[in-house]
Amino acid sequence: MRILLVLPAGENVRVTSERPEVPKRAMLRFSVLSLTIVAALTPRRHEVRIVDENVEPLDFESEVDLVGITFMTALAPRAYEIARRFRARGKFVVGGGFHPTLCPAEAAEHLDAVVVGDAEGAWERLLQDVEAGQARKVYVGKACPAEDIRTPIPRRDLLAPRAKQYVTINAVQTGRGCQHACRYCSVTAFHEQSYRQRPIVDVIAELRGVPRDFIFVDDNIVRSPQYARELFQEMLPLRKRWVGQCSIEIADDAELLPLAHDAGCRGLFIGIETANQDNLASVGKQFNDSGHYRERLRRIRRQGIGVVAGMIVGLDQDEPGIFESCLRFLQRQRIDALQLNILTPLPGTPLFHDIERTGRITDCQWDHYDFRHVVFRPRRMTAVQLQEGANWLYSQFYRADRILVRFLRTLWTCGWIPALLGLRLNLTYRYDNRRERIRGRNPAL
Ligand code: B12
Repeated sequence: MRILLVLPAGENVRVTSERPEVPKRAMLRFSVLSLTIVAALTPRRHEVRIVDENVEPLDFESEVDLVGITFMTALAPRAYEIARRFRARGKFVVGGGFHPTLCPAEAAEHLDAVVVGDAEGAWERLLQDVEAGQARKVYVGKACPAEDIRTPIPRRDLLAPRAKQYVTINAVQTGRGCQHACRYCSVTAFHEQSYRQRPIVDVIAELRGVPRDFIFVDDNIVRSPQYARELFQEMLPLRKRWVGQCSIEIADDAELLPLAHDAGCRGLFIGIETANQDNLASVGKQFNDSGHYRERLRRIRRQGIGVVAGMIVGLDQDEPGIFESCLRFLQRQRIDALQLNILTPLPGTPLFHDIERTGRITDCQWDHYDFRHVVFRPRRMTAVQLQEGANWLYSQFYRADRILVRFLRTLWTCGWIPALLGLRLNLTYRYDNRRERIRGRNPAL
């Protein structure tokens, strides 16, 4: 069969034949690991192509037999539109990823088949059934939580022709899922609060084949400290450099933190979320322990690792003064870059049920579930204040003078590589915010 795998893109950043230029913000484009893995699972007798709408137009007239679409919630409307147009031409369309897994009934209305959970196992069965003309509607690929994941080496070669449009196509994953149960997080919902690791030999074998600089996309690279220690030890001779994501708990492990640096870690995205402990408790993330942020963040940065903070605004304790106090907090903690998220009740998460039960969901348009739009009624401010305040905070954090000071500070404390990476990320977010005309105003004034 001729198989086309598609990553849809939101309207603002989508490349089309009428708008063929690719938006500049390469720093936030990478990997498409879901599709390169699905491609690697596909038996070689089939022909596979990947189209990422962030970097090339999707041709609805292309000669294909089966279309596979990966999508998160914010991309569901575009995914359904793509499905509708291919199905109108009699093509078989399959969906997989976070949204179809967490909303399988909805997805099944728009698609010929839905893969729930991991592709490994399910995708191969689906292809056989389609060839035999007896495909089912839903394929469940969930592996037993206790099992290791054996996943193939991703088909990065399929992205290679457009590699320049990505910050890197070398994304690597050592495991899936998370041991924590944060109420807003769809990773926990997707993996039912379990996690599985790949055998370290498999990860090392894969790393031997990727260039020196790469990204770990694990949600928490130190979810198992024992595993992380062994992995980092094995990585020492490879002399790689990487960035990743983890919980702030890495700072509490005096052995693991320097080992991560020696294994090549130069930047970490850390979900700090909020400086308010009651807010942390309301979303089940007490383990962040806001009272100890200061010394933990200092330890990480002094180790030569830059910190990108994930922050959430709109939590239950947040009042209109939160935006200014959050900005001060980020400056005081010397955060190297910020990803600001407006609290978003993603379907399938406990947070969604909490907010829905209290009748506070105000917007059901999935493309607004991109962490940039307010889709619910906050507790201690209005939706307009939350939207304006979040925009204001984002644009203030990425003011040109602040970016410059931040660069010098990162250089001084963390060294050249984190400083350059941080600068690039700061400029990307600034560019992105300006392109989307994000300015806002401080609702506390
Ligand atoms: C890397 C990443 C990004 C990157 C790049 C994404 C990319 N294009 O590759 C960037 C930085 C761009 C990004 C941005 C965003 N992201 Co993001 N991202 C991730 C992250 C950390 C890893 C993705 C990954 O590579 N996973 C590894 C692959 C192998 O896993 P997988 O996607 O689940 O795929 C497997 C199965 O699901 C299945 N499958 C998946 N697709 C398909 C398709 C078919 C046909 C089949 C058969 C099977 C199949 O098979 C795969 C192998 O088993 C995930 C968290 C996570 N754990 O996945 C969040 C995640 C996907 N992101 C999320 C969000 C919300 C966003 C943003 C909207 C907001 C934000 N603040 O981050 C933006 C918006 C981007 C946009 N509009 O396009 C959410 C999505 C939640 C949801 N329910 O919608 C996640 C789950 C994070 C979270 N904690 O909630 N993200």
